[in-house]
Amino acid sequence: MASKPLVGIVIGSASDWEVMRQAARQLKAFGVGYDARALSAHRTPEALIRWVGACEQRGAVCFIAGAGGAAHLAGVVAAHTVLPVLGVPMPSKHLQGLDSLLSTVQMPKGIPVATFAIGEAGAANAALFALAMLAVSDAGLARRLRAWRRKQASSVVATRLPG
Ligand code: RP5
Repeated sequence: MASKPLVGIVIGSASDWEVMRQAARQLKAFGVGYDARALSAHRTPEALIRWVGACEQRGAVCFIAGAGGAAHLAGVVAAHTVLPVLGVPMPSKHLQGLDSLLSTVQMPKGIPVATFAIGEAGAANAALFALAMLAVSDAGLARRLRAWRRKQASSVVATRLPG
């Protein structure tokens, strides 16, 4: 990644990457740098906390965290930083991500996690939300986001349904 990593992306397992790569792709499409890691709140807690601190020191402005099952990853990241944490519940084997959603969204008062939809839509939207936050102080990025929305709208309008 050429540009400075402004967004820290973390997943609970490399098996989550297929979903979370949607976030990475979205950031890349706008030329926003990120650092992506697989680190677990449960299996590698110390390494996770070290990485959060390192991202902050390198100038990250927010984190996107996605895990499945007993998904404490986003919450644990939020417990160790005051930067915004965007949580993406991963689809899970037994409960289709409902477990991940509830684990991510039901944070105790005082430690917020902005929680997105389960799966790929949530991953892409978390990145779009990160871009929207960056665009508050970056007029060029705001212009490109508006252009991206216009293009998306045109492609919806242009879609012909099969007869
Ligand atoms: C969670 O358990 C991970 O975030 C992943 O969604 C799920 C399965 O992990 P692996 O068994 O593939 O490592 O902690």
